[in-house]
Amino acid sequence: MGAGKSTFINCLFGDGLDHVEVGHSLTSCTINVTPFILPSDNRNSKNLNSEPPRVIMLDTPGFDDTTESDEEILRRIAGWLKTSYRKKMVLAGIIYLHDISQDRFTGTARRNLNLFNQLYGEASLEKVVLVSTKWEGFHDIQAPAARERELKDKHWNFMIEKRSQVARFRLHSLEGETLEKKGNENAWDIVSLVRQRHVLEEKGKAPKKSPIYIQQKLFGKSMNTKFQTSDIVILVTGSAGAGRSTFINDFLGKPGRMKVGEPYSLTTCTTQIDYEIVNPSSQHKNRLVIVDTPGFDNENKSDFQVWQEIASWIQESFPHGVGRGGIIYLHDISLVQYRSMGNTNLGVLIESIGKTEGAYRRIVLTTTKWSKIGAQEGIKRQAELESQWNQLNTHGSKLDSLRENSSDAKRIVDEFCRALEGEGGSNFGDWLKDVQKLSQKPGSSSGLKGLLGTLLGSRA
Ligand SMILES: Nc1nc2c(ncn2[C@@H]2O[C@H](COP(=O)(O)OP(=O)(O)OP(=O)(O)O)[C@@H](O)[C@H]2O)c(=O)[nH]1
Ligand SMILES: [Mg+2]
Repeated sequence: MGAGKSTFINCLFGDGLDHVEVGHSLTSCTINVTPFILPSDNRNSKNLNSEPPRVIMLDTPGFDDTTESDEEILRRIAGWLKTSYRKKMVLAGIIYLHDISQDRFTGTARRNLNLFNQLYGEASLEKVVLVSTKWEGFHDIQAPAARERELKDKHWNFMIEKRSQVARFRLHSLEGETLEKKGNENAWDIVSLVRQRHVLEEKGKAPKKSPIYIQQKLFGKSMNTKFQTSDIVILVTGSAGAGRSTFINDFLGKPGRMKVGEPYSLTTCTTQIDYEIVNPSSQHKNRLVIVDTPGFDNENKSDFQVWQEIASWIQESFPHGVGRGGIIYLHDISLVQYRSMGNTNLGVLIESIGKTEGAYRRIVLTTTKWSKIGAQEGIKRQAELESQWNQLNTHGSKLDSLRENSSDAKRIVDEFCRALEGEGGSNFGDWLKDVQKLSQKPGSSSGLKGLLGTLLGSRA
């Protein structure tokens, strides 16, 4: 925050209303990539022969957030871009705001700019407009103008050489200065700088410098080369709030590595896939990739969407396939509504694994949150669940429980790894592709419930 994004966006709307939540007080676990769809503007369209492309402003996370790793920030933005690309949205350009009232070009500012370059790639720099903000903090134009000069010469020069444009965002004039345009008009001029470049490119049929290129580059760097076909992939799945992230943190012995929701929060915390790579150890000969996934039964995505996200993540991360892998499915034992929910998501899984040899052995069902109900009740419910999950168990799925002994998660994952290593290299990736296909079939959910009923033994 602080460079004036909200002010800029509100100015574009020009209706005096506040379109941006200022000072986002949202918990750090929300996705911080917030797109703003700007109103279309006809005033500047005289320069352009066609309808101006709709402009989407992306309020990207954490360029100032020192607690996140660079890699994490890049991954989140890339994730957002990738989803929007699927929706056929075209990124026309990028407006980068810099607070000119900042006394120093700080390490953070440098880091921001580096990140930014890394994210969008050199070829896209011509679609970047570097905009200085907060000139109003100065008495007259001398000091900020000198700073702008310095920025251009020393810090932005690389980008300017690659055709990035520079602009000032001004709210009102300073002493002794007459301003041609300010506020709303000024903001739209800046937007049209982006649009002009975009339209030129379309017309001149210049090589595509669309977001796909950028993302592929980014993914190529930060994802694809990271993984190996020999990695063991363990997906930690379950309904929202089942304790997936806590489980992974326990296993890694890294509290806070995956974001965990506040105890009182009703909102699902993990909305995107995150993972950690664990090097081979005495417990497993191959590397392990442990993956935190969005929860089922969550208010924002259907279970099918969640499966699809997981499956496409696997395909993209392991373009050459992934041999060994499995799923840990966590179930909150303190929930009494088990009978009426939590079935379909497991159902999708089960329907697809029916065809794959040894597939049941790639699933471990684990109960969590025993302390919420006490050991005695826990044992009773576990026994009940075991009879409900008997079918899976007979086919080779393992049933386990996480009784809040901090070493449970480690034990469960280590045992699973060893079992998976013993399985040989049948293709886990293909299996997930089947899940994805299944999830695209319209209306497949009704059949799933029935199937699940057969598998698990029908219940009320
Ligand atoms: N008592 C108890 N609480 C737990 C356990 N595991 C997780 N919790 C709590 O349950 C809440 C949700 O845990 P998370 O690990 O964030 O669960 P999640 O499945 O990752 O949830 P979302 O990503 O938010 O959908 C947090 O408040 C945890 O502290 C457990 O084994 N026992
Ligand atoms: Mg989580």
